[in-house]
Amino acid sequence: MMSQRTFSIVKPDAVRNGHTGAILAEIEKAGFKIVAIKKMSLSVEQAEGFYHVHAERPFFGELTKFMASGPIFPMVLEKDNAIADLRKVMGATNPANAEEGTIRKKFATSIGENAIHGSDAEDTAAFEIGYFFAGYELK
Ligand code: DGI
Repeated sequence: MMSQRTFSIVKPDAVRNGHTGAILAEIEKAGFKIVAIKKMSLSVEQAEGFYHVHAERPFFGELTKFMASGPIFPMVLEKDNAIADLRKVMGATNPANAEEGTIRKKFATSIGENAIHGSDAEDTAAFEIGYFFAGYELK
């Protein structure tokens, strides 16, 4: 698999709990290059736009309120097979089901507050990178 870009977020729970640096270290240890990163906070409306594919889910309100609850670090990551490999490093959505050594096993609180986001496919990665970063920020 050739070099590929994916999109990730250190979520508000992980930032609040002081795990940002440890999560970035795990990501770099796994061989990802950090192409772009910034610290910011989302409004509820911005979180709704980001998670629009989940709009009909029962947890949508809780999810978007949580994502707007404090600072986050959105970032663009690059390596061979980045999308699938980041999902492996993240672990299962519910930390109770996440494998030993994964970021969610180590740092997530619950299924809703699970420390990290990672794109699940090429089309969502492209949408998500464009939602947070302008082309001139991606070198
Ligand atoms: O791609 P993932 O982040 O692993 O998971 P997903 O795309 O199925 O869901 C997106 C986010 O929505 C997930 O990271 C946390 C939240 N979520 C998913 N299922 C539940 C949930 N939040 C709550 N409160 N309850 C759920 O059952």
